[in-house]
Amino acid sequence: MHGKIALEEAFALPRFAERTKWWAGLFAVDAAKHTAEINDIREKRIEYMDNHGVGYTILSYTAPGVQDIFDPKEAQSLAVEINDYIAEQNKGLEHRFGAFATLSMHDPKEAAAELRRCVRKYNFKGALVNDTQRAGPDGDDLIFYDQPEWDEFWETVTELDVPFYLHPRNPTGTIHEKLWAKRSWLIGPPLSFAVGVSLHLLGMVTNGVFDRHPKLQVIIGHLGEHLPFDLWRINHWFEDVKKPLGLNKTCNKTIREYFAQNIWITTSGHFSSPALALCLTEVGAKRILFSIDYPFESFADACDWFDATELNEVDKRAIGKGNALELFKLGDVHGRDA
Ligand code: GRE
Repeated sequence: MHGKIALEEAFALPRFAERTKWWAGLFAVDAAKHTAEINDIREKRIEYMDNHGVGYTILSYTAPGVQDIFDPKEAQSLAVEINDYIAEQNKGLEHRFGAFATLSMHDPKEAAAELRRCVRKYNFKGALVNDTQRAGPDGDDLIFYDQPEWDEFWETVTELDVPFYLHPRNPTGTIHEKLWAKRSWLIGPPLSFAVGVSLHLLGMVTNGVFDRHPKLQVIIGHLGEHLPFDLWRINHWFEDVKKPLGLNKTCNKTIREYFAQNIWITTSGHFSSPALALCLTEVGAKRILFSIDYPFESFADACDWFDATELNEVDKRAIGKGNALELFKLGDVHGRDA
């Protein structure tokens, strides 16, 4: 399929090349290749896009990112640097690249203001945040955005009418020590990423964020971080047990309604036709968006799979580009009508 749109696609700041290589060493078999790919915007990436039928990419800052910086001032200054950097990089290539704002999530007001700046000044397509924000003197506190003080941030997100991508982050501090240190091969895509993001998103659901902000649109990757498989069970327990016990005070809709009205899932890093078939049944093609997860995953794996997977024409177009064109109100992007 030509003109696919991909939206969980990472870049890094070249000045952090050493750190990027260290991180890549934990997740990539060829760390040097990964480092070169994540630092490149305009060359190798466009070549891959052209060779694999990707017309348009929304770029976002990699992990470990601003959510790992527990000093609020340092986090804010890095977020601004990253946003200014990617806006500059994308200049003249607006038909191929957009960007998600990188945000320091120490302070709802500051995060909202930076998102507004990026959307207004640079036409960024929303924000991508790496799960919880590390905070506190030793970075062991975790800020979740499912608490009432974040309402003013969500108000800004809905007022700007842009989606919010909740992306995983590696476990740190006490959580790392107690849960993952002795099971370290499970950190990342095998398990910890999905655990973190699904906890955070369901925290937003059960704490009433979507009830208070019914227009809010949140995207999660990796075919829904295990949640679509569990929808029946979550629904059963919310409706039949937790609501009679009091969940109905914050949460008025069913989990399926939040998935239909507020939540999107992408195919990033999860190129399985049986898993996609389940998502089509449980979530529906209108809420699924193609993505790769480059350079943690390859264009070839994602695109060859998607192009070959059996889907009716309407659903394939919706997932490959149509849903993204509408959600991000994209105009004349490359390959739109291909
Ligand atoms: C990411 O998207 O940030 C990521 C990692 C490590 C492994 C896979 C992955 O940081 O998608």
